[in-house]
Amino acid sequence: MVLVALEQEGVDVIFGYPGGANLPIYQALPDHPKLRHVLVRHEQGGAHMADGYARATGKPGVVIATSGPGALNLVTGLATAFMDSVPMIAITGQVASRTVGSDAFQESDVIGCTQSVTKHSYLVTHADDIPRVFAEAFHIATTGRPGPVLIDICKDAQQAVGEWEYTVCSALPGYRPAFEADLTQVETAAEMLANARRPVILAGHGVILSHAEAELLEIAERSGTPVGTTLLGVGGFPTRHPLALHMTGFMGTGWNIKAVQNADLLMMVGMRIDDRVTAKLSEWAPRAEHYVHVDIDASEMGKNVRPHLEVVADAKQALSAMKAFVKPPPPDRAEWLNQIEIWREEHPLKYTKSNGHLQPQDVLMDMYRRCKDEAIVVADVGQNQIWAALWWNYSKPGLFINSGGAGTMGFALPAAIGAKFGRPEKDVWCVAGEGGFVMTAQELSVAVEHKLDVKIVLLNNFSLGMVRQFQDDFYGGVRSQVDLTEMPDFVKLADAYGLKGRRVERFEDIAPALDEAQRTKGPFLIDFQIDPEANVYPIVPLGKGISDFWELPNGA
Ligand SMILES: Cc1ncc(C[n+]2csc(CCOP(=O)(O)OP(=O)(O)O)c2C)c(N)n1
Repeated sequence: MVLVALEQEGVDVIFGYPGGANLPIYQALPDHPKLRHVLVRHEQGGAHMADGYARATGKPGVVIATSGPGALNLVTGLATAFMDSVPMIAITGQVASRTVGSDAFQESDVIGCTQSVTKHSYLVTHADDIPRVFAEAFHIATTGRPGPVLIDICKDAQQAVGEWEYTVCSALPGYRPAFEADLTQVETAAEMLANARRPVILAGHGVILSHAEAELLEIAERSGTPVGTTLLGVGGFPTRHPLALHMTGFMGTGWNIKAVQNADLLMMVGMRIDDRVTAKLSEWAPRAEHYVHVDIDASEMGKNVRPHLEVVADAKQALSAMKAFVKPPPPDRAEWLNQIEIWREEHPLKYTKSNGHLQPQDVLMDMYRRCKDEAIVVADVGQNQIWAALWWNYSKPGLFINSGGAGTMGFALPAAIGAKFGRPEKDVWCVAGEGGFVMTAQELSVAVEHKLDVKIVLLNNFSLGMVRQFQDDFYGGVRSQVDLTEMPDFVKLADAYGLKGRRVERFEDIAPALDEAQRTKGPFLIDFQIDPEANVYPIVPLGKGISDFWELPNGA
């Protein structure tokens, strides 16, 4: 019943790991050849694969684990998907219903442990409930603000014979996932844009999740409004567009920060306005007279910033409705756009060149020259993530995947594998620091087993770079427990897993190594040994207002 339900919902790939409490499901698997099961090497890897699959396809990712330790290994992956609003179905085996609460072998309170990191969860004790629960779970995971739903199924329910009747769920009592934007509100928002002297639009993950990029572009162009994005919104607005402010926030671009700090109107679409966007909240956007917040989740309204105008609706629906009311910019808009151009020139993205070390930006720019706007880039967490966000010109949505809300190290490799399963026709690059990479490196076996064309770019700086930078910049240079010189030889590690690898230490060797990676069928790893002192700039010192951002003093 579990597997037929997955087929009914159009699932084609499941990431999973068997054990005593989910064996009945695994026993039935060979009878369902349409469901491709990927045996992961650790359940956390399975959760991130399902997440990467979902982000790359827009369809819910599915992961299966056994009870107790298997299920608990999913927690970080669920939290990662939950914070980034990614649709996922996690199926866990549970001990038999009559033994629940008896400390049975491999029993744990999975619902209790995951409740705060799932959109919803079910404990199934009767087989008859399986069809209804699955239909509801898919509905909940994929509608409104998407998120992971967990289904914990007792072993006796898996073994029982039950009534089968499957109806795809399209509504649930008490669950109103989406609201139509109120037309007066969107008209007011459009008027506010037209009347503002210094408007800025900020776009978050919600724009990408709801496919609202075309509407956003049209509104920006027709109203002459500059647009910045959050980290998860990168790609929601073309980075090289004349109105693009690029990434906002704590590690955003200088001209974006200047624009936000001087804007008189901020319209924020599909985003949470969290502390990575605002830095010290009391000093954020001090000149803003009006905030407009468009989000599908009513509970986001006023959570961090109280908007003057709340539009609770799906971003695409709200922006489509708004389009009709958008007016051309007033004549003085040119002044604001000129000012932004001046800031763009005064605060360009800079990096250190020619100091004898390999620079991460040189690696990323060479990758971009090859991939243009077509490849999927899955970044890990840390400096590598911010470099990958800033030094690649994303012009389309859905090509930059990373863990923004949770910032989960170890995300990139399994998420890249999941993305490749979902979009086999796309080139998929995994960009990671060596610290995060070794957290889930065992999933290399999955890439090798399935001959997946995933290219792994390690930006190896021999330390937990982002933490090392924080210690250097904000903690008086006391480097504490960030040294990673004792690490495996990554080329030999690749060899041990059965894939090819190269080490690159010099600028001249970047291109030949990338050539080889692209020529080689299947996975390929390049250990780029980069400048161990390379830092991410701009950055806002911890606890400071966003206007206090630091830049690289003498970069090119
Ligand atoms: C699972 C997890 N543990 C700890 C952290 C805290 N953290 C954030 S960035 C970072 C350093 C990452 O180092 P590395 O993977 O080598 O990447 P780099 O910053 O050097 O690019 C750490 C420890 C985290 N984000 N996730």
